[in-house]
Amino acid sequence: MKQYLDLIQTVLDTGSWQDNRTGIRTLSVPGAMMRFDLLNDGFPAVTTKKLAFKSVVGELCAFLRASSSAADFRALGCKVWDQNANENQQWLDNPHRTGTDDLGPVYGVQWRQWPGYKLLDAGASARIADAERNGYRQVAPLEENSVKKVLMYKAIDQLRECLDTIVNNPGSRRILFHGWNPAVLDQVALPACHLLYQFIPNATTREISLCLYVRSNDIGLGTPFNLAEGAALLALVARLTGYTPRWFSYFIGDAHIYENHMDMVKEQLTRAPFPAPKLVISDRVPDFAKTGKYEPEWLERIEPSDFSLEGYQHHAPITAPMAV
Ligand code: DHF
Ligand code: TMP
Repeated sequence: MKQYLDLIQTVLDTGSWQDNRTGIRTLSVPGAMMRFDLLNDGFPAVTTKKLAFKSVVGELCAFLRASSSAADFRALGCKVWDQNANENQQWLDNPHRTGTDDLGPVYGVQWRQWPGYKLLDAGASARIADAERNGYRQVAPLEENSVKKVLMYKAIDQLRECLDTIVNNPGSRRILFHGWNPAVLDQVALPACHLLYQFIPNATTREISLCLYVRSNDIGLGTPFNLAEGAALLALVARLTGYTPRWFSYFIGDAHIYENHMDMVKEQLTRAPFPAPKLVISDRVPDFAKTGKYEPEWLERIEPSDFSLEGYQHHAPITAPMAV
């Protein structure tokens, strides 16, 4: 994971100090990128401190189940959402917050249940029928400027649709899902940080790559999690669609180090990285390449214990407070 250390060094060398909502300043760089060859270089786990891998895969499983409560994340072995759910005063004061542990419609809700609406002319029966074939249901008749309309709704499973397209139309350059829903920004504990996931399969080589865009990334705490999570998600998608994970390209908008994380990141620069471990997904998760049977329902069925790291060598744990 030399690239992680290079990123830290770039921010230390070229960053500028910025104020932000948390009150803890950051040293920041606008725009950064890392690219990993998952086939030849192994799994991108940070080795210059201990990665809380159980927590990472717990978070991923909670996303896949469209969880909106920090309690669901905890039940899967991931405590990292507790503070955002219960300690941020702005969120505590938000009328959309339903109670303890509520996070609102965060990540997984958008990944699996993006609220899709169509407002169609009531007389446009062919369009209404087409929308119904695509899973939309009429929820209400409306009148707009004395034109009768119907409001239609569907919870869009963006991730499932990505898998369907990987299997049925791998040449598509439109295989992506988005976590940034402008209509719910006022209803969530934290607007999505990792927000655009694009899968690029190659039907000839049977390799699949992922491009991930992260709008704001806490290099001390968030980045190691987000790297491991993206690579684990790609490995799962690859297993279920019959591909081999290849490139993982990771783009950051605002790349920053919090002032109170400086000791943690500088200590890591004194440590030599170990060789990358290997990610293993348990045999109970069907390999499409072997079974020839497409079973996307495993997206919800997957458990944190289905993921493990083989040969993970790391330096001593270091941690630092999260800016809430
Ligand atoms: N806010 C901020 N300011 N930075 C974040 O990275 C962040 N990440 C969130 C929610 N809000 C955030 C979700 N992801 C940790 C890691 C990831 C994460 C939140 C927190 C964290 O504290 N990691 C510690 C302990 C991990 C553990 O033991 O489970 C670490 O040392 O990696
Ligand atoms: P912001 O919404 O003001 O950008 O604050 C979010 C902070 O959390 C920011 O420091 C980025 C960090 N973060 C990550 O780096 N990765 C994550 O997965 C999450 C949820 C947050």
